[in-house]
Amino acid sequence: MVKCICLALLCVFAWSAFSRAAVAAPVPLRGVIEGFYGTPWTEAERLDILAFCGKHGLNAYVYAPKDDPYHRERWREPYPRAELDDLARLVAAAKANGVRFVFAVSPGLSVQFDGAAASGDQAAMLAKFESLYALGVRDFAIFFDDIENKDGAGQAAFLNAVSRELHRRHKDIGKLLTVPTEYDRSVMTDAVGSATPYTAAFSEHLSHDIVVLYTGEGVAKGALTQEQLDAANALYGRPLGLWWNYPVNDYDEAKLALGPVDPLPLADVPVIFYNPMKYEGLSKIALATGADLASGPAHYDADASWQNAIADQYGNLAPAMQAFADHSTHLENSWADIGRADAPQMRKDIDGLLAALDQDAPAPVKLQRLHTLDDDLARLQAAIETLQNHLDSATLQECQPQLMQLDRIAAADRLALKILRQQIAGNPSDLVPIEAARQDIIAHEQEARISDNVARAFLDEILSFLS
Ligand code: GDL
Repeated sequence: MVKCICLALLCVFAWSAFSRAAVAAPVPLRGVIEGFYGTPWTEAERLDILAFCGKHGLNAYVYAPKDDPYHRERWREPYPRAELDDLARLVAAAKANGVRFVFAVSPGLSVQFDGAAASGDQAAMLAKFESLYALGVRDFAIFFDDIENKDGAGQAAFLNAVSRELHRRHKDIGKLLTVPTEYDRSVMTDAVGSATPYTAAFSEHLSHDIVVLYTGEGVAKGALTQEQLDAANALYGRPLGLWWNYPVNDYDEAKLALGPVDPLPLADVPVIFYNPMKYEGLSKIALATGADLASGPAHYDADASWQNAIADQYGNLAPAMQAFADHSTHLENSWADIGRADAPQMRKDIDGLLAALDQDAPAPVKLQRLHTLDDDLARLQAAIETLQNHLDSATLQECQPQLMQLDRIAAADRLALKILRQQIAGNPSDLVPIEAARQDIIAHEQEARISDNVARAFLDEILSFLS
């Protein structure tokens, strides 16, 4: 009896130690996926990101640039010699940095699943993979995102066949990775939460030797809970990997994603790949935080990781860079909602001032809150000037439109505060110059947006109060 109790206790201790270790363990395959639309990274940028991955404990880089024709539109065609040579240099650099180079093809625009055409396409895929295997690639992926053809059973059969044959030929390759056509949970399920016909067919037919990636609750939705992840895993009957769409901004290029990756429940996630912006240099702030998260999910502190990343990457420009990046962490449109809220402290200071105005607080209270905000904005303008004078030219080029736009916004906000001060003192005010500044900001919003719900929103908020 005593023996039994001891054994049971031992098991409980062993299990809790094991689960703690499991929670703290790094995500086995973690890295960067070059999977965005638009101009692919240059060779220099890819070499830089491979070194970055090595330095930050990211052990994978996925080659999946949507705008490489041989990856998508013309996937059947072999790479010409020159392109293969380029890839060979990357594969070697990945190896030198301890990074697995995952080669991906997106055949979904034209791939065939029936009859002789299907065998021809399987052969074309295998030939493509063989040409990369010969360069040293040992990890492969086939993606079916962003296509019309939703033949789940056909896609699964194609993946199974290619995976089986590849593993028959080579014993030294990793599991095949894929992304389904319904790749976020909001479209995988119907109104009552059951799998759609596509997801049901794809998951049912797909071999368990193939790893499925998805993007979470939406294409780019930041908050992901363990329950939601479990529900997605249940649809597939296996632990899904994450293709995480931050800091990618190809759907909203005017706004930069310079914040930390949102905390994610990664304890049982086998794979996480972060999809970056086309701006390789600026992507590294978020990617460094993503590396921290994937290396130690249980200990991730998004804000501390973000500050460390900026300190590490920007040296004595770090305070200025942090002040700027603080206003560009959140991306949002009708379907995206990801990244920490922009400039939370300034938002509080704005709300404090607006509340004092709304409640018609005594003049000294209004003026004190006005000064707090004006100081925030003055510091921000000083940071912008520092960055414009001292950032290296490549980085400056990536963010100059947003720096200029934030400067316009801060200047217009400060002008509004000046007029507010006059109004509080009972003097007449002229709103024409602020309205002109606002129009100038609007004229640049196609190209650059920043601090949408904070410094930019304040301009509208204060104008509606003043007029
Ligand atoms: C997508 C695309 C991705 C793109 C991203 C953001 C996946 C699986 N596919 O839907 O290539 O960069 O959205 O626009 O995320």
